[in-house]
Amino acid sequence: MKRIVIGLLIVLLMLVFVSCGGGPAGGPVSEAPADTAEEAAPAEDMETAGSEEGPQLAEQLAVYNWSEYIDEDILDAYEEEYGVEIIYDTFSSNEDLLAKLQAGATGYDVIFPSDYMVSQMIELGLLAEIDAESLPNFANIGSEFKDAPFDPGNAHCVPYQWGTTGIAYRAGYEFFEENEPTSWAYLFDPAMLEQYASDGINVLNDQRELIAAALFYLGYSPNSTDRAQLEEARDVILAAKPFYKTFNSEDYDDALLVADEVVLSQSWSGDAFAAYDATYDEETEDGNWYYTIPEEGAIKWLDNICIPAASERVDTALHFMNYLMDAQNAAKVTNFTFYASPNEAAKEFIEPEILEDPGVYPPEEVLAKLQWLEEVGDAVFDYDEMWTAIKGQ
Ligand code: N2P
Repeated sequence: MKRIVIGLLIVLLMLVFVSCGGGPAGGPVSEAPADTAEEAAPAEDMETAGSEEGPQLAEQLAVYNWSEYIDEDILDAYEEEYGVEIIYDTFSSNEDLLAKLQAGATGYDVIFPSDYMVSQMIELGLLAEIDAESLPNFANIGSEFKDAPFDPGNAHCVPYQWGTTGIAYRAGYEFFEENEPTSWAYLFDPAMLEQYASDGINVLNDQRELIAAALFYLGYSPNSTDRAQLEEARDVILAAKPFYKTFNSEDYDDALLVADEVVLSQSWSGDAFAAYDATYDEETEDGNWYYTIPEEGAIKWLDNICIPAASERVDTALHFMNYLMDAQNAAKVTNFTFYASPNEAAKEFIEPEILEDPGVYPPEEVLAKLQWLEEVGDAVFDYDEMWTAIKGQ
């Protein structure tokens, strides 16, 4: 009898809690993020969100994403449909994002860290726990992208977009017509660099990416934690640095590639495709920018949608996360950014030339040779130190 009474009490308490769940519109949700995530609205509520029966959405949602990483029409459509004002801000590397969160920037509700940074953030307690399966559109994500080692069970994040890191180079540039830049030597070997540096070289302003490229060049693991190898990588980059015009991972596709300010750039796959697309000439049926994945090896990465532990608008963040996983919205993102989508259901809405481009969706045999960046534990301090030396001199 006692048990039944306790059981009834629990059910009653749960009913009260669920009916208050989500917090008042416009006001912060007061429960701890990990708890409120558990109370994520069920499928039906997600679909009727914004209507009278739907969950109460906050008045605003602060979204912090990589630069040039969404079709902003999607943000406008969300605002219009659900009456939530999106405060949108961008970053240009995982470390920038981490530094912002660690500096106590508690205002963000939705962020987009890459694989290795997700594990780093989980360890630092910076991410809210979620129940991804409770989001109806999580079913749209391909099973090979779920339950990744950096976030088992998708307990914190859902996949957003993926791609590779290689070299973009100017089509029609004489030196590259004879010498296709299929090696990281084109970014690090001074004897090579002096052939075209006067026409401009850009590298990503991203410590793990640039150091990984130098580690590949040296024949080491891109996740090396060996101090001597990291110092070697630093020295390779420092020797090449005088040949670099810019360190830019923010707007290099438009500002440097399309603008013909450089002839070679370390590049994320989608940005190279974007530069190709922007310079595409109907007559020649070609664009000005090509992309290669260097033979020594390269990085493949998966960016994710996550909620900072400090967010006070978890239900709205979950609702937005679900919105981004809608098949048509995910396709819209890829059709704009030219990055591959982990969203299986989105495929039928993605432009065929993107789906068929081996630079965006590399064939299995290429993918198999690529590596993920992994969290490097305490060596993160060595990476920071190398990066400071690289940027400082
Ligand atoms: C594009 C950002 C690509 C993200 N501007 C790489 N992880």
